[in-house]
Amino acid sequence: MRKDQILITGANGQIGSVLTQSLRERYGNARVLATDIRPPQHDTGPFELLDILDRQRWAALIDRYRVTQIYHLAAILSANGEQRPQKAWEVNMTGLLNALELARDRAIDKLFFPSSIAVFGPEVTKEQTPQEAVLNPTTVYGISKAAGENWCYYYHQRHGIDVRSLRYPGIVGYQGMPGGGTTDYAVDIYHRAVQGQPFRCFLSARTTLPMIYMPDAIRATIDLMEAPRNRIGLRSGYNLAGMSFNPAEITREIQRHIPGFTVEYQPDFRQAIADSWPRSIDDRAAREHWGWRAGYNLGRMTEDMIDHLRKKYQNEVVQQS
Ligand code: NAD
Ligand code: AKB
Repeated sequence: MRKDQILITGANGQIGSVLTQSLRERYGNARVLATDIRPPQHDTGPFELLDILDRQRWAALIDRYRVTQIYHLAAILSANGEQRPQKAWEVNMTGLLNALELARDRAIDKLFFPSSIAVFGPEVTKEQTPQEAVLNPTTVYGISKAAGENWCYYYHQRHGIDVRSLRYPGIVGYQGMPGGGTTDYAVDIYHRAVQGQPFRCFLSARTTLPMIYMPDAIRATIDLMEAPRNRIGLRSGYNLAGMSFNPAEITREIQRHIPGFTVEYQPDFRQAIADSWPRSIDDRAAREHWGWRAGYNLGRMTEDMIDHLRKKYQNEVVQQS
């Protein structure tokens, strides 16, 4: 049997930086090649610059590092995608097609494709949105993820590619800043609160969205990728749920730790995107097929976020003095 050798695209992003670290702890530094279009801020293992639109270079890296698995994270997210729709389509779609073609040509053992709650549009049942709900996304990002899921299914059916995918909710984590999505406020708000500053929220107070804490998102990703092949009953994207909350609820939770914290609401174009997405997700298929269970709720996540961010900002003050 070949030894696992992993290549991650978009490894410097919000998820990629944490996933790279977790996979390195699990498989060993040398077995996880991080790639991104921009250089990393810290060097923690093998890294190569890679634009996912450059299929030749990608193929050369697969050959040079004898890659057996790809976690294809690089993409342009929902809010940024609406600013540059053509670019988002090109990066998200051509990038994925390159990954699928290379997985076939280079006999890659497993490919991970992150989908999103953005595949859903205004026509679905908003509470406990089912796995098989109609996909009528309103953003270029959502359209690219819905089409991407279909391409994954196609390459699995037609070419036997072992492609696995999750429809992530908004991901909250203290390690890095999010990269231009509609759920980004739920990370930014903690940074402001811990720094003792007020927060201006680009969504209205009652906009409830599905979210998940980073450790749960990472565990779900690795569990899915390590599950036996016969447990993967879906080759599009698995619904994945962590928790659901709105800006008013996260504010109240933060105020339990930081009583003077205040939020002002100034919804912008991202409000319409958020309004088109589900409020909560039915993830029964993930639970039944490969044993998914979320570990964090809003209270536990808030405690952990504030604890880590306090340490981070205290360290920065110490380093500056
Ligand atoms: P991010 O924006 O933080 O990171 C994306 C990374 O991709 C960046 O480091 C960027 O430099 C890189 N990149 C952009 N264009 C590239 C290109 N042409 N070639 C190579 N690299 C390129 O995104 P993230 O939050 O880490 O998301 C990772 C994946 O998970 C994405 O596919 C995203 O759609 C999906 N996802 C994220 C969330 C979330 O809340 N973070 C939710 C649902 C789905
Ligand atoms: C975004 O808001 O674009 C992402 C996502 C939910 O896909 N966080």
